[in-house]
Amino acid sequence: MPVALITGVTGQDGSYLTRLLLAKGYEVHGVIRRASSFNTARIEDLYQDPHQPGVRLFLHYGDLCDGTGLRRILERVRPDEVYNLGAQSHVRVSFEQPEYTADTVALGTLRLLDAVRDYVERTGRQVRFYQAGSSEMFGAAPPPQNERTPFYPRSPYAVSKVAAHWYAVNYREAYGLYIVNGILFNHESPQRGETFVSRKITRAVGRIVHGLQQKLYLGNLEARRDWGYAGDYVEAMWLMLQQPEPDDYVIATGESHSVKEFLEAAFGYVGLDWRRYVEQDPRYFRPTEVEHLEGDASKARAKLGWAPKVRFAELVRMMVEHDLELARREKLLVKNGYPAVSGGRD
Ligand code: NAP
Ligand code: F7E
Repeated sequence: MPVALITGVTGQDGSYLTRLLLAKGYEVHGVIRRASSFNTARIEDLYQDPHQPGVRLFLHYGDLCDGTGLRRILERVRPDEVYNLGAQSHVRVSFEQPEYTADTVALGTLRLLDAVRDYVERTGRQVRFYQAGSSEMFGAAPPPQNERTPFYPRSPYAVSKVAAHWYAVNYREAYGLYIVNGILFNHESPQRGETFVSRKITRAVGRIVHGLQQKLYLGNLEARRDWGYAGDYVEAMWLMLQQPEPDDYVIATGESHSVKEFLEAAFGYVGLDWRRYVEQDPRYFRPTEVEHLEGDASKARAKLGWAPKVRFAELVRMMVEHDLELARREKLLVKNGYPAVSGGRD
């Protein structure tokens, strides 16, 4: 049975990847951070009591800022594949916490790579390593962006991802390790964090329809993103690690939309005019913005046979429907005396 180790297992991509790998027959080990409240909601339905027979999902406390702990987990898990998805992944927050962002995203990757390097050298075992790179690394480089586009990062998050990318390339070349960089454009789902713009919008649509929210405060509405579906993108991660030689790949739909177009689609789906509900708040502007990301994934199409299945309209529909149901349940709770979720979060 192949064994996979995932950092960031509690995140959006971690939850989709865990599902995919379990379905493929893997034993999956995830790194979770100790928190004072549960942070495993996205994988709750997959988790089984480790005392039961036949369990294939195991969770280990660890942190990308703690290299010793990462080394201990590697020794215990003995993985065939490592997926490094853990990160402080919010671009605007990275302007407020640049040092912590660099610690998890850049140094965290280095710590894990270095642990894998020593582990492989000492045991002679093969380990394949996936590094979660981002289209944010292209930043201000004009679209369409592909593997040959020079990086021009525009945030501490993006700079840290560029560092992680080059650490990965260097460890591949210096030590002959099997390491791939996936350069993934924005991908969303009903499991997307609620402070990213897509989910912030679809959550608001659900709550507005059910009378739980009146306004939606956003920042820059002109920015364009190449939005795909997380379920499709984790398949690309897995495919990258099944190739005979390690390489780097852009994963994208090839189609971009503005935040305004996302609003049109999401509010339009429930027959509302977004202009009546949306107000701009400068706190959501970024000191340096990335205006236009649109990926060219022709290499992934040719070499991995990968293509996106879910397109923009379908993605928005899926997210809005999910969040209408969530808001319906939230309303029931409120009616029965539970406090409403505060709407003003980032
Ligand atoms: P996400 O939902 O924000 O999940 C991030 C994960 O990293 C969570 O499990 C989080 O744990 C964990 N984490 C945060 N800090 C950590 C630390 N110090 N040590 C260990 N784990 C830590 O992100 P995502 O959307 O799934 O993205 C997965 C990866 O792909 C990230 O590296 C992201 O930067 C990158 N990426 C994402 C996209 C996208 O559009 N989604 C595109 C390109 C690249 P908690 O649950 O405890 O917070
Ligand atoms: O912003 C604009 C914002 O935060 C998209 C991460 O997964 O994808 C993600 O980073 C756009 C930006 O995603 C709000 O200014 C307007 O132009 O949803 P986002 P992101 O910054 O593209 C990349 C690929 C990653 O790697 C990252 O980890 O939307 N925008 N108003 C807003 N954005 C947010 N969050 N909130 C607003 O109110």
